[in-house]
Amino acid sequence: MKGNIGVIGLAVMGQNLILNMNDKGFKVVAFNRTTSKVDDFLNGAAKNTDIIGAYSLQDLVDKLEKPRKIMMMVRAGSVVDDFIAQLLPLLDEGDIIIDGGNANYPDSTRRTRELAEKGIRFIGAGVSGGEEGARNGPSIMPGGNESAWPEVKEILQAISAKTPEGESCCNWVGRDGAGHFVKMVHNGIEYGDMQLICEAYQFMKDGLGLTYPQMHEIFSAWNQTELDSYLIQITADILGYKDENGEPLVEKILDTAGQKGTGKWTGINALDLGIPLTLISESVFARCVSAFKDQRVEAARLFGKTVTPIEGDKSEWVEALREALLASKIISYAQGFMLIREASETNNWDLNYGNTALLWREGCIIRSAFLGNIRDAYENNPDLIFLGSDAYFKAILEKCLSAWRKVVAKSVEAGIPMPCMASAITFLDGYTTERLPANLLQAQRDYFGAHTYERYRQTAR
Ligand code: NBP
Repeated sequence: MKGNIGVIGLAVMGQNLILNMNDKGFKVVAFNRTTSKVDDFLNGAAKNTDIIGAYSLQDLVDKLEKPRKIMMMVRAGSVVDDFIAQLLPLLDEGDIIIDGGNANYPDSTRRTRELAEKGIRFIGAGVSGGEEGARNGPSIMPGGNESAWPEVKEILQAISAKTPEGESCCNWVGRDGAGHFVKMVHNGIEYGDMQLICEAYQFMKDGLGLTYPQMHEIFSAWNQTELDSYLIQITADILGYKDENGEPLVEKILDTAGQKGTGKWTGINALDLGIPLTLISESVFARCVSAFKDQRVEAARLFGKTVTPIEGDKSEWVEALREALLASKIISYAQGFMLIREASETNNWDLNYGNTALLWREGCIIRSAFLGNIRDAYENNPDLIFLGSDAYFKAILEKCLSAWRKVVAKSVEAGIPMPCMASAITFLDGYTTERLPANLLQAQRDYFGAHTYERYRQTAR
């Protein structure tokens, strides 16, 4: 019996996806450039399964039913193009190549078009959820050649995460690189969510002087509120984790953040499309500032930087902080969906925004109860432009506004950096201001550059 699907790439993601497919009853053929890893896998994690090994690309192709479905889980970039080039002479018209790696979406657009000309159907599928998601149910965001979707839908939906209502967190996203675009924005939102949590942590630790056990309790309690999410839950776990000396491990971790580039790509796309994606962009810059460790140490000495302890009822401050975090998160998602909308319109992708929220509801790093509410907002109004104008989210923003202002103002006063929460409230203030000072800006532009200006006509109410 031939295999239903082939997977190239036996690192952590490939192995776990294959085991997941095998659990769901699909016959998988596994291949890896270093073929000794095929045997390692078959004799290790894949022992006593129905998984078949392949030792060359020809062997892989020969062992698959037609139309062949071959999923690549290899390092993103030129490695994907190299495998495509090697596979092309071996494939038949109508065969399907899926790239499940972290491709930059223009590459997926190019591959979809180039392969379509050669009669091969390409799908660029964003996969999120890391190792654990791949094994137990990731969020999968497929885009590309839509005629291939009915052929792979059953397998991809079977292995994907499911919502509490049993819906699959894998559905068709759109043409060309739309799947990888949505995955990129997911990663950008992940940057923002993580930075917001870090800002709350620093406010609690340096401003309020809370202990690790207290912060562990607070994040655990927050996870029972609208903030219920994977990232809040792991933060509670991390803050409660002690090392071999019984001390909080997180305190001993060097404060310089790494990045692989998807947050930066999201910011660059927002600039290209003219979308004010301020919160996610600030979160990328916050990682850049963190990486200047030596400079920061020197500047801290030079300026004699201290944080003024925050006075007042700590539990009141903690609740204000929770509200500031929640409101900022709404702005981050609102900006992210503005970017998705603009990309959809610019590229004629015809994306479904409620579907996008559904894909992220479970399985991925930003999974949260909150995404269920976003999905509802877009189901109620598919043309919703600003998520904050949906009744549910508007009510939260209005309720949280005063606490949010208090927290951001206090952080500035105390000297605690809060780039994301501050940029979020500034965005909302700008977005809800009828008359901005851009009249002066236009006059300045006209003064030095003869750019001309339009006359102001008050909007009729
Ligand atoms: P890696 O990104 O570490 O890639 C390992 C695979 O790429 C191996 O099969 C390796 O073969 C192959 N490879 C490399 Br590296 N260079 C190659 C080359 N020049 N020619 C042929 N094959 C080459 O694996 P991963 O961490 O499992 O991730 C797979 C994809 O999924 C990536 O695009 C990643 O960005 C994406 N992703 C990862 C995660 C995660 O949590 N790790 C989450 C979501 C998405 P070899 O064994 O012969 O060296």
